[in-house]
Amino acid sequence: MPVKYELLDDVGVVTISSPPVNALSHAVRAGIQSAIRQAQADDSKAVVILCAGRTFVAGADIKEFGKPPMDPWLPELLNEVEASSKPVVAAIHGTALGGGLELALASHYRIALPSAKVGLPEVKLGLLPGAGGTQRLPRLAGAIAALDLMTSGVPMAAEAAQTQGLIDAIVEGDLTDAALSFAKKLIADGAGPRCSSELPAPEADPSIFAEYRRTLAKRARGQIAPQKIIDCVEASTSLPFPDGLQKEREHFMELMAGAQSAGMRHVFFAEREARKVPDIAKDTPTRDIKKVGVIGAGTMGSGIAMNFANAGLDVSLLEVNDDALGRGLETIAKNYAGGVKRGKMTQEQAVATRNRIVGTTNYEKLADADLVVEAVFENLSLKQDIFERLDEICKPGAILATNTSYQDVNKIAAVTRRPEDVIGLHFFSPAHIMKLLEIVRADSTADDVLATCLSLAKKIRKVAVVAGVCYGFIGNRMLQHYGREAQLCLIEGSTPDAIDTALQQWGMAMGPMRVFDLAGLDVGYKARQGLSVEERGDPKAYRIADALVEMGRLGQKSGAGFYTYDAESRDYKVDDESIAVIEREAEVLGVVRREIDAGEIVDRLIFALINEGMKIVEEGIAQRPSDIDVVYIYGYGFPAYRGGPMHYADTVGLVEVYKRICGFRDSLDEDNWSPAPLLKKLVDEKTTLAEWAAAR
Ligand code: T1G
Repeated sequence: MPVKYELLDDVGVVTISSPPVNALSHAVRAGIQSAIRQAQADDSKAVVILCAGRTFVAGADIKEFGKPPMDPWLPELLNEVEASSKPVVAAIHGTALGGGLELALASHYRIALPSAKVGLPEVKLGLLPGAGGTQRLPRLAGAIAALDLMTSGVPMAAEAAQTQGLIDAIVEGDLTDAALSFAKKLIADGAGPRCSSELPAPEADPSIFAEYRRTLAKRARGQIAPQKIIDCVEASTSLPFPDGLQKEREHFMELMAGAQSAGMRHVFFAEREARKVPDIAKDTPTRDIKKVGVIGAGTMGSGIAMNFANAGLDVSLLEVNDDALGRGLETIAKNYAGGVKRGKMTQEQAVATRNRIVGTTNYEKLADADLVVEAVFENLSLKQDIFERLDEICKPGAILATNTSYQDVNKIAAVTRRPEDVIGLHFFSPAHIMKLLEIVRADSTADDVLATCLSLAKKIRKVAVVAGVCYGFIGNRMLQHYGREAQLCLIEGSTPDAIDTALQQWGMAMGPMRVFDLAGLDVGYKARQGLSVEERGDPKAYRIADALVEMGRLGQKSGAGFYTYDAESRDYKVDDESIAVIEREAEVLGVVRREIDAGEIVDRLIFALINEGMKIVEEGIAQRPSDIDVVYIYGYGFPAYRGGPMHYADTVGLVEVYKRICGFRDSLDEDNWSPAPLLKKLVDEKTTLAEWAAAR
């Protein structure tokens, strides 16, 4: 049974033990209810609720969502806990999250270990605290603290929670002993139940709710849950507790039934599923990684070095000369200074972390590295030269990784005598901030090398997705089709601003034209110079960008690209010059421009992602469709509340997706829009992508 109840002297002790995180599954809820009822009838004078394992209850059981709820429902159970005739103490360790914190708030007293954290992350699942949290928390901590905790979803440390009035005591040592002592003192003091629901409604200046709505409409653009949280907190300031609970329940059920929560819950599990590689045993031994070498101190190499230093590893950062190395170390210093300025770390932490990165221009310094990550310019022969050298210098068993965005990792591995130690670790710029890490499994990559890199990804707080070898792996290969359609929409009649506005209002963090300007239009230009005219493909898909580069408009870095940029604020605006270039290139290429509505723009760009994603799954480059969703949400600013491109395909319906793609094939371009065979197969079989993936 996941919940045990025992009477220790005059304290009833409820111990929840339901690995891995003591989630409030039906069995756990039933167990808590049985224990609380037993305590009402026995000789106990106080009750303690604590958890075995690594954490206090980390929330409702997300795996049960979407299924018919079973009694006892959590809100009702927590009301029963709060109605206990004997004082109930919640003893918290690990992370009391979501329904776990709500269980603690429904208890009459709360104690916690110093290392404990509490939070209400439901908003990250497209939900809101649905078991009284939106009503009890404001009564305990005030409306503003409640709004911050619930709309950010970010946990707070025990000490901060104590300051906010959520925790009564921070206790050291054994938590069970501390909880028993705390309960006995309540008994000795004659302290009875203390219900947060009976606290007065929090006072708040009504204007804060409008202010929060405005702020969140920008920060959480398109998301419904944050707005509903504001409604619930506003209700807590004016409605009696039961009415506020009712309002919370209505909003919760509406969100639970909605597409946004379905998408975000999909992402929650997809991110964890992506770490699993079916043909690699979970207990595959991993190599010990303590010393890391990074080759290249440019934007990527500097960021990559920081990731490892932040995780406590020693880093040798190698460049070809002192000037280049100096620039890299200066970038790193600036990044850490920015972190201190934003309150992400103290000055001491920044200095200690930064000092873990030691610059060098001497390859011999990499001889004892356990892992080396090459992060030089995207040129295959340059990378091969470096790997030949690493093969000579690095100790046996060192993992040799390339950060290449496109190149064939097999060809890099082939120049070494140890291809089994070679792997791709594709970071995303800015590497010290972007969460996504594409781990590229080459043909010869050893299982323990892959297992080591998957474990290392978690250590450096990256979201890892395993990719096979192809041009652009998962994300960038799909991005080429997305970018092509953006460029074609541009030359066929749209404008940078119209395209970006369409995609940003649909939910993308940044429109494609701004992304191109940010990355630099010269990157694609240089890559095309090495290709024949034939290899470059349809000039309509690149001539505008090339014309801008030839005018010196390289993007944000040169102050102008598709947009012009203010040097200081980086504010961007459309200017007539880029519009003139668009119109001129269209004329040169004989394109008769037309009005293209936002719906067509969005469908062309997003369905291009879906179609290529289907091919990537079919080829085995991605292990599963949900891995592609993780790539696009953590690497390309795809809205989590739409679940990722592949989940979105199921949301739209594959029949509709197929119909639109065939329409584009017939009206735009047969090659660009040939439907992926897997898409056609699933439409013929009348199955969804999720069902197909689950059946594999
Ligand atoms: N329900 C079901 N399974 C869960 C779970 C949950 N709440 N949390 C984690 N798991 C599984 C996870 O899928 C993985 O499984 C394993 O536990 C380890 O997780 C009514 C409605 C607690 C900080 O959102 O943030 O309460 O892959 O790899 O990195 O108001 O898990 O091993 O099979 O993430 O150490 C609110 C979600 C729910 C917390 C631990 N709570 N969890 O991180 O381990 S909604 C949350 C986390 C709610 C109420 C509302 C993290 C963690 P597997 P892990 P970790």
